[in-house]
Formats: sequence, C-alpha cells, structure tokens
Amino acid sequence: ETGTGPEALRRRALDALTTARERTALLTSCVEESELTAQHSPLMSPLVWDLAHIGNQEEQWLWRAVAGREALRPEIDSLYDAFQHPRATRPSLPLLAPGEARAYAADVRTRVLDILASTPLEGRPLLDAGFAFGMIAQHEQQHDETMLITHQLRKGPAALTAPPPPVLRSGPLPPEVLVPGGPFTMGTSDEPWSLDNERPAHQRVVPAFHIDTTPVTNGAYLAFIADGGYTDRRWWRPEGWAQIREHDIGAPLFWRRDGGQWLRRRFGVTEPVPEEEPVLHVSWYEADAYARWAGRRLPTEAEWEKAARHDPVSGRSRRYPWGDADPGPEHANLGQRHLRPAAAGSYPAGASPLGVRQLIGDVWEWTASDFLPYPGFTAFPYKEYSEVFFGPEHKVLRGGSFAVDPVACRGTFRNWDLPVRRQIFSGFRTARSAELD
Ligand code: AVJ
Ligand code: FE
Repeated sequence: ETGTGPEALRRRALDALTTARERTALLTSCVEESELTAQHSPLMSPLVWDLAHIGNQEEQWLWRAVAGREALRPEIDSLYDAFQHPRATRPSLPLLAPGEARAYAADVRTRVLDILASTPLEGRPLLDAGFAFGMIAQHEQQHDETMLITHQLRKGPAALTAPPPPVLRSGPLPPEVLVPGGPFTMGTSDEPWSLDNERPAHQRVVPAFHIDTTPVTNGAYLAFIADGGYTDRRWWRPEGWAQIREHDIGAPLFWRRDGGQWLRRRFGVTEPVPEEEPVLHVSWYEADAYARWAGRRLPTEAEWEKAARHDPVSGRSRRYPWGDADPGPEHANLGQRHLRPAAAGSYPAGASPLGVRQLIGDVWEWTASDFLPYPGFTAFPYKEYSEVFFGPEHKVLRGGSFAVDPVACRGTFRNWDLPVRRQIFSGFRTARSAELD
C-alpha cells in the first residue's frame, strides 16, 4: 500500500498486525492441542510459549508503553521474558494453557486495535509513522518463523502444506557478478519501520568483489560432501571442526543417506535432496568451510548489502534489489507462501541491477561478519532487541527466507545467530575479492 497520511499508516499497521495473527493462528491450530505444550526440541520453546509471548510483547509495547495503561496480567510477565528462562526449560513453567494463551492474545489484540484507531501516529518516537505497531507486527512474524522452525523439528506426519514455488527462470546465468569498488550507503535513517540495528545510514567503502549470482545449491554442496569436505580439517575453523567431530555431522541438518542417495525431511515429508534448490540448514561453520573448499569466502555484511541495494547508475542505495517497491510474489519467495526455497536462478524480476538473484527470500544468507552496531547506533526502544547481542559471538545473516514475512524483510534488515546454529532456515552464497584477479 502507498501513502504516508495517517489513514494510510493506520491501514498499513492494521494489515501488518492482521497478517501476522492469521499466520500465528495457522501455526498453532494445525496440530493437536497436546502438541502445543510439547517439547519438540530442546532448542525451541513449546508453541504455546511463543503464542502467549507474542501477546505479552504486544501488551507491553502497545497497551502499556504506547497507551499508558495498566498491566493486564502482571503475574505472567516473567514467564514470557525470554531472558529469564532458557528455551529448554520453558515446557516445565506454569504456562498459560493453549485456550488461555489464545484468549489472552486475542484480548490484547482487541484493545490494541482500539488504540490504533484513536492514537495519533506522530509526536513521539515510538509512534512516529506507526513504528510501535510495525515493530510488534515484525516481532510476531519473527516468532512465526521461530514456530515454523519448531514445526520443521517436530516428528510425525506433515501438519502444514503449501504449493511448491513457481518456476520463474530465464536463460543460463553467469556464476558470479562483479560489484565495482567504491562507497555506498549502508543502513537506513528513513525507513519508517526499520529496527534500531539497521540505523543510521552511513557511508562504507567496499572494494570491488565478485559474488555468486545465486545462493549455493544442494548440488554444489553435494560435491563438497563427495570430495570429503566434512573429513578434511583444512577447510574448517577449529570451533567448527570440533562441532562436526563431536556431533558426527557429515551433511546439512535433516539430511540422511539411504544407500547411494541423499534424502531430507521437510515438514514431515521425506524426499530426495533437490539439487537445484539452495542448500538449507547449514551452520556458519559449514558455510565457511564450503567457501574455503571452493577457493572463495563468505561475503562480508557490507558486501552483501552493497550487492543488494547499490544502484550503480544513480549511486543510491535502494530498499530492495529490484528497487523501492514493496516485495510482491514476482520478486521473492517470502511469507511462508511456500515451504521451501525456489530453485537457484528463480525470480528474475527480483534481480539486482547487476543481476544478482534471490538476495531477498528463499534462504537466510550467512555473512562473514560479526553482529556489531553501526556508527551512531542508539538502542531503540529497548536494549534487549539488539544491543545485548552485539559482539563476536553472533554472525550476521541477511536477506530473509521463505519463512520471513515482507514486513520483517528489507535490504537493510539484519538477523544474527550463533555460528553453530543449523535448525534455522540458513543457506549462503560465496564471494571473492576482485583485486586477486
Ligand atoms: C532477530 C530473530 C534473532 O528470534 O531471537 C524475537 C527476534 N527478538 N523476540 C530472535 C526476536 C525478540 C530475534 N532474532
Ligand atoms: Fe520475542
């Protein structure tokens, strides 16, 4: 939707909140109630925790902080504080039962829609352009992605289905694209719903580099496996080598070898590994080792963003690889419309001006970079969103996956995780510096 007037902003906020809640409802209604309270993996919360946490964050930010109202259920705040209870311990907390959690989230939402209708969307930083409403819609969508990861880890037959991504391909593609050296604008100071870690806009000088036209495919990754990539210490960071040896890892998560064939489990369905698809469920260490084996490296976060946003004609950084328009189904595989990435080379309409494909959607892309603040960063509206995670222990992922809603995806959007993580919807592409030519 277009327009920046108060009614257009209200409509956009309402639409973002409604879209998020429909997805939350789907993810929490497609399994038996007993599965909502079960621990599907010690890596994840029970689904019912995410459900009530979504409502609790909405209550804290929109009912209390924006509207200045009293806490509805102060006694439950600590249960749903992510910093007080590690995920593995959440199943044993006295959580709201599924019906109570649903009713709580719905009650908060009813109140919040009244606030949205009656509050001016300006005059306070939290309200400007409807920021707090956009932040809460993004928060719910992020937990919806988390719940989708829980669904992927869950055992048993499929609970979710979706059509495969469309075949949108054109001609053969060059394997890599040269991005010329020079400065570009990284981050944003004017994207209304951008989160604190994306801010502020600043200049970065990025020397010329080559970057893969598409994410690395399963087929290419199979060659790394077949070449003994997991048993050759040369390719691995010491911590990555320790992880694969300790846990006997020899392939991406959810892969299994059956005779001569590699199979993988996707949302309750086992299938042969599709060679054309971007590789998924690899750790940063696996991505880093593959790149070294290939004689390449992971792109830095600045390289990734320059490839995604820099328009070499105007010199301007744009919102997305294809320009400033919000993502449509022709641009990128986003929003859980499909339950898998599209074949590498898909989405020609989403290509960057230099021809880099699938930077947005399909798979989160590991970058070489640590999660660090931009120069001039200020935590807003709370330190626990980004600031407490800055440092060398978290690596940055970019671009979003098929499980990310457009509201939580931009050329500037930054995700981060530990380098050992593999249950997330993570893939990668590789790069090389141009001065080595
Ligand atoms: C930005 C995806 C790393 O899920 O831990 C959700 C998002 N922050 N609730 C996460 C988030 C608070 C966050 N990530
Ligand atoms: Fe959260």
